Formats: sequence, C-alpha cells, structure tokens
Amino acid sequence: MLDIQKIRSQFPILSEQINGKPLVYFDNGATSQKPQAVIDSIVDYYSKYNANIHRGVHTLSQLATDAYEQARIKIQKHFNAKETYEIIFTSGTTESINLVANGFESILVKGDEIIVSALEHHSNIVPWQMLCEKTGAVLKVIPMNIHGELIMEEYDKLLTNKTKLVFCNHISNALGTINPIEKIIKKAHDVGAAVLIDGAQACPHLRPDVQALNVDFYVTSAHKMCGPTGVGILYGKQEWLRKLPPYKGGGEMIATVTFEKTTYADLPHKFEAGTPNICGGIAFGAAIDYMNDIGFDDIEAYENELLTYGTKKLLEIEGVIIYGPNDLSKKASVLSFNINGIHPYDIGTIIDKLGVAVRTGHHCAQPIMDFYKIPGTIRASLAFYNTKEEIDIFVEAVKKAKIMLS
Ligand code: 7TS
Repeated sequence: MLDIQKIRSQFPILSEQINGKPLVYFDNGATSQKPQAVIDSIVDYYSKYNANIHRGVHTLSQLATDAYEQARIKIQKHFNAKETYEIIFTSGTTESINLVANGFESILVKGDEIIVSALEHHSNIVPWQMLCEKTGAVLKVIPMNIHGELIMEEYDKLLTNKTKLVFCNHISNALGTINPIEKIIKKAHDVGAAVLIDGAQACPHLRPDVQALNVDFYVTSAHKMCGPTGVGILYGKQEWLRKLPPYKGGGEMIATVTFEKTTYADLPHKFEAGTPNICGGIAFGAAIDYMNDIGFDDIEAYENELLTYGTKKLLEIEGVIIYGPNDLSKKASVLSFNINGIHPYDIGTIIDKLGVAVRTGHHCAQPIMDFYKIPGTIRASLAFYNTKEEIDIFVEAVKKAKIMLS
C-alpha cells in the first residue's frame, strides 16, 4: 500500500495552483514531476561538487566522477544489465535510438528488412526511415487491431531470414498498450534479428530486466521517471556495443589521437564524446533510488487501480470513446479518449483553465491517429502520485467542457 499523501508531499509542484485552481497533473506521459530528493541531488551537485569528470586530478573532479559512475551502477542494477559498461548515457530516448540507427548504417545492406510496430512514437519511426534511405533496407510494419494491440500473426508473417532488426515500444505513449515484448524478442531472435525496445513509457510504471528479456537494446529517458530532462540511457548487449561504430567523435571517446589515426576508448566511453550531462546522470540515479524505495510492485498495482477507476468514471460521460486495450491488465495508466463531435484541443484548453493538465493532439504518433481516422485524442496519463480525487476533478472538468462545447 502506498502512502499517497506522504508521496505527494515530496513533490513541491503538486501543491502549486494553476489558473487559480489546484494543479491536477495528468500529463505524465510527456514528462513526470520531480520529487524533492531529485531536486536536492541537482542543488547538491551544483552547490557542493560541480566539476568536469574523468579528467581532473583534483578532488572535486574525483567526487563528481564517482557520483556520476555510481549513478551508472545504480542504473545497471535497476535494469539488471550484466556489465556496468553496457549502460551508455545519452541525452534521452531519441538520442539512444539515433545512436543505434546510426551504428547499423555500416551493418545493413540493400534488401535487408527492418520491422517496426504500428504503435510507435515518431522517434522510433523516423530514424529507421532515415536508415533505410541510406542503406536501401526496407521498413515493414506490424499492424494493430482496433483495440490498439499488435496483431502477432501478422508479425509472424513479416519475419524472414532477411529481417535484421525489430523495433517496438514496451508501452505505447498514445494508447497505453503494454506490448508482448517477450514474444516479440523471442520470435525476432529465432530468425537471427536484433531487437531494440523503446522503454520511454514503460520505465515510469515497471522495472524491466534486460537479461531476462534477452533484449539487444533497451532505451529510456530519465525525465519520464522522476528524473531531469536531457539525460537517458542506451542499454546494449556488449557484443552489439562492440560491433557498432561510435556515434559522435570528440573528447573522452578516444584511446589515442594523431592526425593520421584515432583509436577509440573502450565501452562505455566510446559512445560518450564530450562533457556529458553530469548533473543529469547523478539526478537520474537519485530518481531511480526514489522510485525503488516506493517499489514498482506497489506502483503497478496502484496505477492499475487508478486506470480502472478513471475508465469507469470517464465512460459515464455520454459520447466518450476510449482508445487502447479493453483488457486493463494489458494497459498502463493512460486514458486516451475523444468525445463525439468535439475537437480534443478544445477540451484540453477548457480543462486547463480548471487546473487540469493533459496533452491533446497526435502525441507524436500520427500513424495511430490515421488508423482511427481522428486528428488526435485527449490523453490523461497518470502517475503513482495521482489520486482518485484528482480523477473526479478531471471528469467533472471534462463534463463542464462538454456542456460548453455542445
Ligand atoms: N518513445 C516513446 C514511446 C515516447 O513516449 C517518447 C516521448 C519518446 C520515445 C521520446 O522521448 P524523449 O525523451 O527522447 O523526447 N513521448 C512523449 C509524449 O508522449 N508526450 O510528450 C513526449
């Protein structure tokens, strides 16, 4: 059982007023709020041991280096990576995906096939299209059904010995679908393809075990799981990380440099050119500690309770259509919906005036909106610090907006 009031008191922003009303923050899919422990880790770093890392002999630099590398170890343990150097710090999910796509440029040849799912965020579509343009590889798509679930029989048909890579998100940002990634990974491996899982929306809700999943690459952003913006990770199996060429050239990623030839540093530094987001990495570690102290089993159970309650309440409003799986055990705490005849943007704008923050639009997942033939949805994405009382306020706000717009 979570002590929600205690948890809420640890997030200063949750007691803010917006437009004269108490904030109801239901835009966690875009970014989560930050607990005091994470804010403190940022203030501590800049006020007590700010220095560049991996290069100074002086004490401050060593303190900063230790804290940064400790964060990498925390992240390794959290995801159960075998080796610490399999965790590469990046600026976030988008950069992690681009790093892998860039690396496969030298591996793929014309006619190779790569598979993405119909449920992807643009950041897991566009880099692969760019890769296909450069290499002559062909992009195939696993289709989805009306409930926003991938059609696995169609996936089976797409897999051949030409398939070199498969990409799929763990949880869809637009619908909340929890994808059957264990099966997706196993089937891809059966034809010799590598798999990248985009965990941006999964990591705030559950704890992935990359060894148990036997996944080749797993990527996420800190800011969706109580950490700061501008930092994330790429987990890669070491065999793959050794095979891929560096993504960016510069300081810190080299072993030796002459004007004739450069040799690269070992993992993880080969992929970490330049001064990284030191403070961000340290604060990511603090966020992981914070969430683990609360406990992912309790987070999952409580969020499912919120989802069940929110679904029931929202469906009491006439004309509401909720997208995504009907089976709520296959869905994260996302309520993506429309009201017959009303544009999602109009609802979002009115409920904002009532203190409720949601996202409206295509959620960077235009192919999903095209599938449903809609311009977008209203998305309420809930976190473990949200409450049933907030759902009541949100539902009342939607009702008011509906009356105003009808
Ligand atoms: N993948 C998924 C599944 C996402 O939901 C997002 C961001 C990204 C990748 C990109 O993450 P970034 O940290 O590199 O930007 N999703 C959203 C969203 O749903 N609303 O705002 C951002």
